[in-house]
Amino acid sequence: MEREFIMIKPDGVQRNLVGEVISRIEKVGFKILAMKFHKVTMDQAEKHYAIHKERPFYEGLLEYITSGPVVSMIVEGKEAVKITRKLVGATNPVDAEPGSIRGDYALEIGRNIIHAADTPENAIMEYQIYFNDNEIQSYERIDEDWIYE
Ligand code: IDP
Ligand code: MG
Repeated sequence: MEREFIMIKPDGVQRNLVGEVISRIEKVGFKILAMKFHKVTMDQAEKHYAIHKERPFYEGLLEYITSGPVVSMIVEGKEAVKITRKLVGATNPVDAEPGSIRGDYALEIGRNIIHAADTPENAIMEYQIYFNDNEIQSYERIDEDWIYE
């Protein structure tokens, strides 16, 4: 099993896409281990996006991600990172396939609705910015025998 860190960005919250996005994550079979409705602080944003520090869009990205409440979650499942990234779609909605979240609900790269970590290692690093260990739940879902053979 693998863990993935996902965040519905401020535009996703403002555009009433919280339920839609969570529904897609749930329905594919991922187990929600943690979830939080909160505002990203500038300190958290700088840690989260440190890798993009030198990019021209960095300042705008920090402003965007801290501009309003977000929904952050940790989900678990087989190939969680790879499958979530497919559900999310390409970074630029212009390139995101129809059926993906960005392909269905976004038009611009700087307003692309959702974040998902790109590797299992980054997922752990990222969710540690937003969650304490005691906020991560451990439980069995009753449909697990029907999701995994
Ligand atoms: P990802 O979110 O698909 O992993 P990254 O390349 O890691 O894409 O970029 C992180 C975030 O930075 C993107 O989701 C998007 O919000 C923002 N971003 C990336 N490139 C641009 C750009 O060229 N203009 C504006 N924002 C950008
Ligand atoms: Mg990324």
